[in-house]
Amino acid sequence: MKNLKKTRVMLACAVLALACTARGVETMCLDGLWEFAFAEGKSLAEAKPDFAATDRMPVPGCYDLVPGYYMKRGTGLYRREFTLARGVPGARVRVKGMGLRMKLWLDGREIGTSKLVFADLEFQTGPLAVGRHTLAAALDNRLFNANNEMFQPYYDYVASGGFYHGVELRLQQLPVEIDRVLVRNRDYKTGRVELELCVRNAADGTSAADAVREAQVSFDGDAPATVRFTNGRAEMSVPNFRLWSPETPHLHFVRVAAEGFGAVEARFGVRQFTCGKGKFWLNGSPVFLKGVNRHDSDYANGYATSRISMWRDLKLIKGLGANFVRTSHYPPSDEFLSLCDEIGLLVWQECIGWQNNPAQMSNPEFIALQLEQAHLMARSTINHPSAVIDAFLNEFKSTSREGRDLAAKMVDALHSEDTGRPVSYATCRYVKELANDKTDFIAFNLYPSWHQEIGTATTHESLSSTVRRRFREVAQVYRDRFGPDKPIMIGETGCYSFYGQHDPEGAQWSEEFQAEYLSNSVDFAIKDKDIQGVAVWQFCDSRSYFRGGSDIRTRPLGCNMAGLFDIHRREKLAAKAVRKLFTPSAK
Ligand code: ADA
Repeated sequence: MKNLKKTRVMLACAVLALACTARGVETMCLDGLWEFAFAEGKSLAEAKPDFAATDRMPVPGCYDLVPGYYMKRGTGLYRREFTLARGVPGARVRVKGMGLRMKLWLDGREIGTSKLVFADLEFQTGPLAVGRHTLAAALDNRLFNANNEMFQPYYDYVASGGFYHGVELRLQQLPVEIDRVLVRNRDYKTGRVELELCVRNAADGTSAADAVREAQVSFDGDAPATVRFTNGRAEMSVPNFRLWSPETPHLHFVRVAAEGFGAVEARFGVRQFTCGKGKFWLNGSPVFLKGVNRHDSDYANGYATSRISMWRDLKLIKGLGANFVRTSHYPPSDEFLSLCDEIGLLVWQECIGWQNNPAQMSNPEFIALQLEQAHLMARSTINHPSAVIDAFLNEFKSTSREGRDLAAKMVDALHSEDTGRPVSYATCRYVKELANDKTDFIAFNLYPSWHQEIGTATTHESLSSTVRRRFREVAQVYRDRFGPDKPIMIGETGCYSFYGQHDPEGAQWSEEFQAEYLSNSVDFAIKDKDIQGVAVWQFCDSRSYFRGGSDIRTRPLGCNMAGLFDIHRREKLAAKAVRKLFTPSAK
């Protein structure tokens, strides 16, 4: 247990690539065109760093969306060189999201493997000499049923191989150095925060938190003050602080410098998001969460979404009158959260999952990977004020003992990172639910007259009454079960439509039907006495399973067509309907 705790702290500190730019730690961007070869059908285990390159491949990027490799399954082999102007006592290779399984080599020596799809990962290199070095990687995108895999073939989102948001090298200059500073909110009324210094031994990346006893701390470029740290932590108030909220996304900067240990900077926000009395509270005021689920993908680049494509999506989401986005169904990138900090959106982030079953949730490796991802996600996003909710395992079998047990572990793991964020998961199990005892709020996914109560959408009246009746019934189940204190929200609702397809009486799959459907479900959510938030399924049409998966008939062209915008972000009628309901005066 002690070793697991030590490795976990090391790893957790390791992946904190976040909004900390370190004057001490220097970063070298390794994005660009890498040597490449594709071993069709081959696994990670068969990969070697000295492969014969037959092509080049951009990083970041998803290789299975590139002609010649489109939708092929196997292992992509990558290699590139870099040159160091001077030797360093230690470094880490940072991978900002990858799929689906990865192995890394530096100068022919294996430095790490991972199955943590989408996670922000770092791998120790040890001391590096001046001169040329070679980094090689293998990325396996094969799909197969195995209970110890994080990405399952039936997930309703496309499986893709590649580096999603880039690779960088973090060069440590000093034998013991401050790598990052985490800023935890302690009191939004007084702007009180706690700083945690992530201090590291260069040689092996282990934590040396208590090495720094005193440091110069300055906020927003003000004159520094001398602060004493205990075990790498110290509490203080941010001078002239301004609260962060979607309406006023004020951000602050802190710089920490310690003689002989380097210096770091971080961007953060002062805010508090809590649950209680049946409501969500932001900075002491009740807040209704109105937003969308968003897959971090686009048609051409898959999960290798660019800053501009993310910003465009966020503008479209804000343009709906939304204050909230759920990162369905995997951890968001650091870049995405930074943009949400800037634009002002509350973010529900979650660990990867989708309708996971007891066989997976009782598999020791699956459990360990989920817990590791939970710690990484929670800790690596502490400095992002937009990230207000930590969640996990969308629609897992929460009526099972295995589900209840894993959920309890995940809730504890996410709480243990002391982020101050409420924790829960999106359920679709209602009455027989077993796993919501420890969560801070309830979120249920419901699709009346679409996934359930088939045949009740025949008239406008029957659709409206069925949708409203079912939502009320399910909300009541949870209110009766968990009492008045736990807020209840709708984690997903929606239906499918084809962009540009219309029908005067709203035939299913027409834009009119989808707009009518969401007008009913979102209007219900806004008017209901218990419901404290709604996340529409989904922001835009997205790539889903390809020639396979659990329901090939309802995924035309391999896409999930429930978007308010189509896959090219063209607006559907449903977006107009939702915008009308999300306008500020609505609730
Ligand atoms: C589920 C699931 C979503 C998507 C949706 C749908 O509730 O959580 O990921 O699959 O249904 O489109 O049916």
